[in-house]
Amino acid sequence: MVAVDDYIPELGEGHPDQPVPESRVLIIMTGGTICMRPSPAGLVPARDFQDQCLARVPTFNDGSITTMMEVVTSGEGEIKPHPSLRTPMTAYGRRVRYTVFEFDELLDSSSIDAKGWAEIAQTIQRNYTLFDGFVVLHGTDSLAYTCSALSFMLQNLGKPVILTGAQAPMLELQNDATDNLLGSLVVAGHFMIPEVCLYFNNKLLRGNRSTKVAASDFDAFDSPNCPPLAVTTSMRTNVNWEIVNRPKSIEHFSIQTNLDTTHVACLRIFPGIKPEMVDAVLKLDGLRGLVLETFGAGNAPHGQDNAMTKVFADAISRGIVIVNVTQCLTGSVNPVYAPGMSLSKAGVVAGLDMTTEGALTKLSYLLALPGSTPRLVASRMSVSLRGELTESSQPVFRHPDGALPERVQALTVLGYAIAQGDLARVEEIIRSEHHWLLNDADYSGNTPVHLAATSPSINILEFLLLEGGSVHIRNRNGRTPLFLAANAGLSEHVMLLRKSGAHLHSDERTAAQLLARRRPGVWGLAGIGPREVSERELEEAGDGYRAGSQWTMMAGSAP
Ligand code: ASN
Repeated sequence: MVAVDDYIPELGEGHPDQPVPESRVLIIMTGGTICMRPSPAGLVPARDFQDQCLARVPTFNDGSITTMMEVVTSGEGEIKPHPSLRTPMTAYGRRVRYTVFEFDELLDSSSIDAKGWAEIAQTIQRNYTLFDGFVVLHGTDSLAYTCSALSFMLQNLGKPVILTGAQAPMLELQNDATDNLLGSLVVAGHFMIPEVCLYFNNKLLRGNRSTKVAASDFDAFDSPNCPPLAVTTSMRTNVNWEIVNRPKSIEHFSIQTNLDTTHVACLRIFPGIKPEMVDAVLKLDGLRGLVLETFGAGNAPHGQDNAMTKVFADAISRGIVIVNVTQCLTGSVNPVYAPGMSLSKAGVVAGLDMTTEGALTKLSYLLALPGSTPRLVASRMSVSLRGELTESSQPVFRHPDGALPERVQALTVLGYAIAQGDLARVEEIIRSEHHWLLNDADYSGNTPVHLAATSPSINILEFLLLEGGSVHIRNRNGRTPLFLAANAGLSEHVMLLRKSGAHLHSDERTAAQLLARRRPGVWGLAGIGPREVSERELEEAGDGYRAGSQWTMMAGSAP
């Protein structure tokens, strides 16, 4: 086996014998400077971005015949064909086909709120199975907030969602819009990074770690407490796979749209701040959560006779969750000094190294979850849900060189263990620090999940999925693990994959439909054919994937 360096294995450089499949990306336009044009009132968002800004640019349009892409445009499932464009061949031997879906109202991002975030999340959910990745075009002013909010709202995300914008409009002669959009398209169309990310100035940042650091520089964003997930150079985009977050549960992609942004606030401590001021904020009608921006490692004045500490303690006893984040750009809240210690004794939660944007949107998300209580919210604020904070900073020792041979060797051994159904060996290899192996691939582009999709042991498949293996990667033939499992007639494997959010890629459907004529049962479970088993039925079956035969019967015939 040969380890494919650091890009989506199935999207690798073209195999001499096979055409490389195109990837499909949906660009969601919400507004922002990237699409703006001058008006008497100043710069305002303008419509028709695809035609006006992309169609005439050779890097965004290879001049091939325009085909239509279906986009689900409403909650009622209304589908509208949109003309698509295709990029020229990328450095990875692949073309990205995309279309731009514009929101009815295009906004300057200073006006976007939780309603806009919900609209983005819903658009992604409605089109989730139709595209390989998503690019969201957005103004830069509140971009870090939207990234953070979406990272929590999109649950069990299995595909890349890349947000970007620009400091200068696309139609401006000297702009950053072209590079930011092209870079985002390449990432969304090539790399299976199942996170909400922000791409700007050649860097891919984890969305919920990012913050806007410059009002007009092209280098406008940073994620000071988290290294970039990827960096684009003149040669290629280098992904830091070791830090990429992956969903680790057997669940479908879902969204949580109603964030409680109306009952949270943010307050920056300053020298001389009075306990009465803080008390006034904490007594705002209906307030449920407060993000407190403190000095240094999490310190705030305790006030005359501890008056300030008492104000915090009283609010917490009334059920308000108070989260402590630092005003510093880097570092973590850590109760080492007496003032910080007294805050934590009063019940203020340490937000560790979260950004204010991350803490505020996470608080709004947790407060809106069904069955949330202040105690539950407080305890989850210090735990990483989507990589938004560093839980512990224990040093990790590793050998500095020899990464590649070790990697190739480990992937080969893993492949054998999967084929032999040796769960114990698979667990041993993955757990001994080889998480990056999960989405690596052999010479035919098969990832460990592809191999496990036809392994004699379903427990291996389950284990790899729970460790964060992606169900969406396609091998060099363009096949997903779900296709391989169905083609092998393995109903249990098919159901487990589907419960994990797997679906057939649109390019696989025609072949699947043909194959389904001979084996309608198992293909029905995979979502193809006369008796297509829906996600809801699978959900209702609970752990029914263990009872493969029952489902096979329901789907019409034996595999
Ligand atoms: N005001 C603009 C916005 O956030 C700024 C930008 O996009 N550069 O929509």
